Amino acid sequence: MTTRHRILQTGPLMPGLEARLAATYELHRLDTQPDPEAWLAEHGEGIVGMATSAVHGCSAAQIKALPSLQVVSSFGVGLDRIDLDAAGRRGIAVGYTPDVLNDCVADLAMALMLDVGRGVSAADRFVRRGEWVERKFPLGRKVSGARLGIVGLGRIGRTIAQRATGFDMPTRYHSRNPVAGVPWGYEPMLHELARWADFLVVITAGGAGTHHLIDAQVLEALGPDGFLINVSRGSVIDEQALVKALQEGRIAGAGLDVFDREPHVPGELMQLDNVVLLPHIASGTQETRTAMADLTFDNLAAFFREGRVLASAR
Ligand code: NAP
Ligand code: 8YV
Repeated sequence: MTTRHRILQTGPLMPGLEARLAATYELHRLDTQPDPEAWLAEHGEGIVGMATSAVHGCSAAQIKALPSLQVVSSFGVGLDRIDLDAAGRRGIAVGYTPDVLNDCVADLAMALMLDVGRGVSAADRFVRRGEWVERKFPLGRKVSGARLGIVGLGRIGRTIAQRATGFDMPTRYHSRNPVAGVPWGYEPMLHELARWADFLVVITAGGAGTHHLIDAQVLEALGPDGFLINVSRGSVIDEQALVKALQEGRIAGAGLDVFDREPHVPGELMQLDNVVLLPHIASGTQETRTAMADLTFDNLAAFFREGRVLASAR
């Protein structure tokens, strides 16, 4: 009888992915253990793979508690909760799910621009409250032709820029390095991009390098006619500065898919009609989540078959 690879699952995954993992490997679930740390200390030896997600990540402490770990496969593209340095020091392979979610995250960024610009969610609330019979809904902001500033022209940022061409939106971007071979102008100074833009869409990586990149000064530069869209990570925005800017009318509105302390959303944001709040759903379609699940499985399978993951994060 062949022994099956021992895999640790750190949190809930899509049911189909969990079933495939359980059918293929000796699967152990960490998050349902009454004392996960004690479980790791007792059973960590011999676990060779980890199936995790962008939300649950993989910490240095977990890597330390798993002396036989060879591969981590994460459902998601964000790496801010995976300790890549700790994995690198041990030569552990890290797989993730880039590209397969570009379309849906870009679609949702467009949806947020249209919603917050035209007041779609606010108008829906207005109709449901019965206010249409009493007065007219306030005029919105034209999105077609508006200036789009993208913070982070990576895989998803480029997909958003392509979508925006269909809306005739002049587009510029900021990142640490200019991207070769793209038609959109590079702006090395973030606050200059914010000053220029009507819609500032944030789609950088999360983590320490981008912590509070969008601060009070950037919001000030965006100005009272500018809208902020965040589909990256909550940590990239100084949320308190954002709340203040919105309350004082120093920016026009915001569309947010991600927050600093998910799933907790600041109560002040809930009070504001010019803010669209979403529960981190940018990749959340059947098609994209299935593709992410398949790649999470295939990364592990490829590692055990040929010693390397299909999509490597390091
Ligand atoms: P990517 O291809 O690696 O692009 C990341 C971009 O961020 C690059 O253009 C990078 O350019 C830029 N960047 C990194 N650090 C920066 C900094 N300090 N200042 C300015 N720009 C910086 O990643 P992706 O696949 O497009 O995904 C981007 C992020 O979106 C993910 O990391 C994840 O957190 C988030 N995401 C969210 C959802 C959701 O459900 N809301 C779904 C998928 C992804 P430089 O290196 O040149 O600076
Ligand atoms: C995930 C995400 O759906 O890929 C990412 O980085 O944020 C989302 O696509 C979510 O994190 C679940 O892991």
